[in-house]
Amino acid sequence: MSRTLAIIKPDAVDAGKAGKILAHLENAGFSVTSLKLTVLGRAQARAFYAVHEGRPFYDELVEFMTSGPVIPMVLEADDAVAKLREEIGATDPAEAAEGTVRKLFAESKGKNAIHASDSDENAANEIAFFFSGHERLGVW
Ligand code: 3AN
Repeated sequence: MSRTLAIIKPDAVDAGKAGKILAHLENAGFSVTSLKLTVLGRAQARAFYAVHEGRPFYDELVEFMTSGPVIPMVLEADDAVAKLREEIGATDPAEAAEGTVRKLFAESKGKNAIHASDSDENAANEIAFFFSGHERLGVW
């Protein structure tokens, strides 16, 4: 078993799709081991997406991710990072495979419903970014 971080983004929370996305992920075989609803400040969003700083969509991304509540969660499964990347589909929902979260629930390349860590190293950092102490279930 390994762990990864997902974030249900403001577009999906605002549209009332969070429950459906959570059910979709549970049905796909993930266990939720931490979860909360929060609002990112600008500095937090900039830090979370620091790897994208300087890219043309960075400001838009920070603006969007601070525009409303988000739901970060830790998901556990065999090979969790790769499994979740497969379940969420391509960045652009128009290119996402049938049955993926983004195909089913995302609006656009920017407003694409969900974030997922892209490596074990980033998963560990992103989990630590959102969850600490008693918020983390299990041994770390
Ligand atoms: P993914 O979320 O599939 O890992 P990344 O890491 O390339 O994709 O991009 C991070 C986030 O930046 C995406 N989830 C999306 O919200 C946003 N993004 C990426 N490319 C674009 C783009 N061309 N225009 C607007 N937003 C973008």
